[in-house]
Amino acid sequence: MASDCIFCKIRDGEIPADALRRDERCFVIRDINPRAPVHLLVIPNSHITSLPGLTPDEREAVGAMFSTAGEMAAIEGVDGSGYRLVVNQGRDADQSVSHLHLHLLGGKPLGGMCS
Ligand code: DGP
Repeated sequence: MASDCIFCKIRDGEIPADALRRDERCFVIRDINPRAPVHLLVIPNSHITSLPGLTPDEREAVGAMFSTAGEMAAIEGVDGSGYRLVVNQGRDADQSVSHLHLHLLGGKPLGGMCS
């Protein structure tokens, strides 16, 4: 838990957000500032800040995030049309929340790679 982390606060119910799904590894919310008709955030329960140096448990959480993202894409009805999974890491990627998360974007043509 990082005391100033928005996603830790959402996880703990200190900031309201409707979790579309929650399990022992991760939870899913809609992005507050959606860039596509479907824009979900898949967030690990543990406060992972970067990919290097993951513990074995955190590696399992990262795997679970991708698995959950695939399942949520199907639930949101974009598995057939396609979707994009994005991790923003650091300043050059405009990361705003330092708690690892996957953006799941879909529901419209998303353009070329990462645009
Ligand atoms: P990133 O730039 O990759 O760190 O994206 C963080 C995303 O988190 C950003 O698209 C907006 C979203 N976000 C920030 N605060 C909240 C919040 O309180 N609720 C929800 N649902 N999303 C949030």
